[in-house]
Amino acid sequence: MGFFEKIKQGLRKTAKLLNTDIRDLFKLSGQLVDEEFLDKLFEALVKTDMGVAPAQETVDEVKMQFRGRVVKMQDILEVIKDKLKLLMAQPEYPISFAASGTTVIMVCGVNGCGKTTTIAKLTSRFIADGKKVVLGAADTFRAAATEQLTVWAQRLGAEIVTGKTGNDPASVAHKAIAKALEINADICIIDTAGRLQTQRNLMQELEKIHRVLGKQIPDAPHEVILVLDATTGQNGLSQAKHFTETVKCTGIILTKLDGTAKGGVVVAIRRLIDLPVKYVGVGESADDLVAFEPIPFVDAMFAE
Ligand SMILES: Nc1nc2c(ncn2[C@@H]2O[C@H](COP(=O)(O)OP(=O)(O)O)[C@@H](O)[C@H]2O)c(=O)[nH]1
Ligand SMILES: [Mg+2]
Repeated sequence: MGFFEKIKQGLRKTAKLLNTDIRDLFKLSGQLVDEEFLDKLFEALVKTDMGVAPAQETVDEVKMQFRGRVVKMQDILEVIKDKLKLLMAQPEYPISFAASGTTVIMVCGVNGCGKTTTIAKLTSRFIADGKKVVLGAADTFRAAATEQLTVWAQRLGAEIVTGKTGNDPASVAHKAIAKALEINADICIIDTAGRLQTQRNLMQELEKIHRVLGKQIPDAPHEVILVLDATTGQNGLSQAKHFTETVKCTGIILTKLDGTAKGGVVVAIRRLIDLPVKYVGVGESADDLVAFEPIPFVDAMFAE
């Protein structure tokens, strides 16, 4: 499947909602852009979870250009899409690799947001690019977490370093880096247990892992990825904001876009959190990860 097809597939629920709601607003002969129309357009946009202010700004743009005129749907859609592309804009932000030696990526987020699956997806990419990958199973909270990552490692052909349930996650992270250095790995990805930003001790644990990584390799971790679940929509965002303030995150991966009509949440993320969205997850298998780029993303949101 091509890059655009993949995002389109991932955003089909969002696109279905938008296309149904917006199309329903239009008469075939064209639509008068009056207050009633603008209100309904606002409602349709808000449903995608982009947030009230961005939805209002988008509607204002439509109002400014078309108020009092009878217009075709396509003209309005173009204005909306252009506005959303601007609202989502960010510098191009691929994973930043170490200048030389092993690149260390730490992955964090709340329970069940898709951390481990996302690590599998990243690993699959890196291995396809010919890189040697070591995984550190520093989610020692549940035995099942280590098993899950071990299964992925075997399937994808990555090395894995594990600990026992209850072991200090920082020591597992430490061993993973040692292994990566020993075998000259290109990438070492550290999985962590899910936690809330209100769980002070667990947040400190994350800082400790962060510190341990930096002691072994200067500049490590090179990336601290915050994984966010798109199906929780805007709700999770203020939480995420606190998270990024405690552990210095470098980017976001937004998962489970395929499971929600709230694809507009990227706009809310970009507005609320000063971090780039690096990838989006669009399914449960290893190749269901797409680089985030505003232009194809918005085009896919409105694709038929
Ligand atoms: N549909 C869908 N499911 C996902 C995606 N990412 C993760 N999941 C599922 O979400 C559930 C929790 O994922 P997991 O990686 O174990 O979350 P963790 O607790 O953060 O490590 C699993 O059933 C995954 O298959 C995604 O992009 N799309
Ligand atoms: Mg996990």
